[in-house]
Amino acid sequence: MNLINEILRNLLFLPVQASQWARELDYLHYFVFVTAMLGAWTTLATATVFVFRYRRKSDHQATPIVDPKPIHEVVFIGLPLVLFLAYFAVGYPQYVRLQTPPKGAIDVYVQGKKWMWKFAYPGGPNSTDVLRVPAGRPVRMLLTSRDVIHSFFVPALRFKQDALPGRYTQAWFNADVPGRYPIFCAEYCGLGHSSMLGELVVMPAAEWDAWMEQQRHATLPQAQDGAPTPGEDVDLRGSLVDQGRRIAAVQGCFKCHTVDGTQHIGPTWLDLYRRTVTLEGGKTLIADEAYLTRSMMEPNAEIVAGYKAVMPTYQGKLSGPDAAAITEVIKSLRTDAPTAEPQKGPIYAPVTGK
Ligand code: HEC
Ligand SMILES: [Cu+2]
Repeated sequence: MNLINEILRNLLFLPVQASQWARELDYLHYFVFVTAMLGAWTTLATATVFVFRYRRKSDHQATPIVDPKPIHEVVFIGLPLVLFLAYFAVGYPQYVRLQTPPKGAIDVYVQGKKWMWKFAYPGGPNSTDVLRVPAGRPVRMLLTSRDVIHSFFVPALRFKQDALPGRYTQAWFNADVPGRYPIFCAEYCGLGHSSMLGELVVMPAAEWDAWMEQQRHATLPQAQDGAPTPGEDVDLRGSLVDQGRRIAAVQGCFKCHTVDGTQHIGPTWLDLYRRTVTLEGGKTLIADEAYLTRSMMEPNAEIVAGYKAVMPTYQGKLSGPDAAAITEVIKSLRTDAPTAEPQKGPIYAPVTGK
């Protein structure tokens, strides 16, 4: 299997496979490729034979009429059908798996911007163009864009996901071979598109843990710089949750939202993450990252049942990382999480009286 894999991978000029997902996707790729090639060559060979065998031998000869037997019809229609359904039977579960991040995955916020990639770990460091992940652990990417559509592409992981402005998309991977792999943008985004390069550094898990620990200590002290002042240029360093609290306070979210479970002008943020939300009209959905971000960018697209559509849009006011940071605040507000950070009074208190 390994030898066949290496032969076909080289034959197709595919990069190394740095995850189990990449290997499995390649197997499907080979299967489609080999069967398609067999079909193509068989057709070509048959056509070549027929050209000689059934060529017109005299001026008056007419093309013979062929009356296919039912069994031929069944085989010619049935065989490709079975083959195509087999592609689907292999590919669909793969797709579902790609779309379902496992519990406990490490979250990384990814922001595409002409022409660079920015990464942020909740409670950890930020970085530009270089993303470090531990080998053998699932990592969930939450992607967005600051300007136009970009696409986050790591060929070694066979991982490609669009990053859209004003919205979050997600996908996950589990890289299992330590190494350095190129990151590309796979959606033409302007002049610098081809230089929108990054690097994925897959580190042995223990090394990554040590690195992360060191980064936390290096960045956290800068986050504790007291109460925010409106218009403050919020620093990108420090814990995302701390940042998010400051941004939410500056943007006035707490005029309408509480974090202690009481309903105000808007619904409380306590236990909002992954809550089943009932919308005006009876539709329900789960409050995931994508929904929370949409609620900030297009608040009137989905109105929570029992509330008025008074929330202003924050499109253009909140950048991708700002929205991500606030999302992390909401995610941290859980009554059932014993590890939730202690609430910090002054910043949380809703500002009463507009
Ligand atoms: C003027 C009051 C007001 C302000 C200011 C406001 N909101 Fe809202 N928000 C609401 C109301 C009312 C709703 C419920 C109706 C709706 O869905 O639009 C809501 C809904 C939400 C929801 C969905 C809640 C749920 O239970 O599904 C989120 C998330 C949210 N707001 C985030 C924010 C953030 C983040 C800010 C600040 C950047 C903010 N809001 C500022 C009034 C406000
Ligand atoms: Cu791009």
